Amino acid sequence: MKRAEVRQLQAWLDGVDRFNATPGEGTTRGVYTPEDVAARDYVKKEMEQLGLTVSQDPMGNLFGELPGTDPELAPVWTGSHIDTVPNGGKFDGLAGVFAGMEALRLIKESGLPHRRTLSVNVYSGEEMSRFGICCIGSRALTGRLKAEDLQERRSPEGQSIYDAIKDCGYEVDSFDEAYPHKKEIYASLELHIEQNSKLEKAGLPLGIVTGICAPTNLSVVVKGVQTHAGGTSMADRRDAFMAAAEMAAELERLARESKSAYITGTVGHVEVLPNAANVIPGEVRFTVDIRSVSAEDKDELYQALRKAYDNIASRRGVSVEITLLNHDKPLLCDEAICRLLREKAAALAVPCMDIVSGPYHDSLLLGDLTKVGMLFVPSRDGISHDRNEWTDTADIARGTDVLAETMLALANEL
Ligand code: HGY
Ligand code: MN
Ligand code: MN
Repeated sequence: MKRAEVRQLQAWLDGVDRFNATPGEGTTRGVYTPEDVAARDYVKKEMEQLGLTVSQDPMGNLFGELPGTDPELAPVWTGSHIDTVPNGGKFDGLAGVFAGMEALRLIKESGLPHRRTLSVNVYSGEEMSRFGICCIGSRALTGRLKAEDLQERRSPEGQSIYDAIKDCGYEVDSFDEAYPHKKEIYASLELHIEQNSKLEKAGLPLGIVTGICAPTNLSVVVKGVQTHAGGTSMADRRDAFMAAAEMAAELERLARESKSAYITGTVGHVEVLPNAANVIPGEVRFTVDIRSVSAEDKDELYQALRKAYDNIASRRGVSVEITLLNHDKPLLCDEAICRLLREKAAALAVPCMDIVSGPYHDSLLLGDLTKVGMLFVPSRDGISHDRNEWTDTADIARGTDVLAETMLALANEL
């Protein structure tokens, strides 16, 4: 089989980056926004150009299939996402979609037989930025996303997922018959940028992911008493912001002191009301994002946090309301697939190391449906979710070579 072409990968990366709501200020492509629909249409056309059989499901997930010689066998999937965080980078998710397309192009052009159908997929809404819940396309495939979630989960502008999909003209009313995905899948692979600097520090071009951390996401509302910044003594305040600040610091303390090797705690979004310099805030809304590769460590931190927040609130005379948005379980990647990936990397003289993924991915959810493997390519300075996110296309190409060889091997396993 030939080697992946940097030129082709670069053309796709540049082609899709035209669909961006914040050109010059990073990439912003929220799920089901006009930029996301245009980018999906672009990818669909490029898949058709490759001669893939392209289909789309009610959530807008795309499937670009290369039929196998035994089409009744369960297929091998690869793919990732095309939506981004606000002002994010142009490689998060995209690297995996285009690596998958290039891998199928190489296999098709090689003429080498593959019994199982191969499919490169685009999963809708991997980022949680728009609707507060991550991986909605792959989550629907697993049956964990329910029809009522489409009505209940709303964007900051108040639009429901259902209405956002409807506005795209996708068949969202066929949700109940489409999900969960009924057919067996033999294996799922995903190439992704590392979004950390371990590979770069080790001077390696490839990571074999052994485990994927899962997120627990909370929305927290603290209510105190809004009043005058000058007229209220320090003793008489019920300051919602200071209570929230102590809660944020407590999340950091618990995460830092956790025994778990892979645990993180982040407050990424804060609203202070009324947000005026001379008014003691009466209400603060903030998000909590906890990750770990150990379900019990994550649970322990979550329970400790709830207790701590109740104590802080009662000591400070404010109320606190915690809403659990999602509480996903971490996933260990399939050991046989990891072995096969290491073997193919060695055969291609691509040095690699095992690595745990701090970020979640669609693969975390697809682990409900099939055995999963992931490949990481280096992120410069470990930066991601930022306009300075950068991965060398040559590294994506080498990862694509390993992906293609591994998919071909899986496609001929019985
Ligand atoms: O937040 C994450 O882990 C992923 O990059 N969406
Ligand atoms: Mn991301
Ligand atoms: Mn991603």
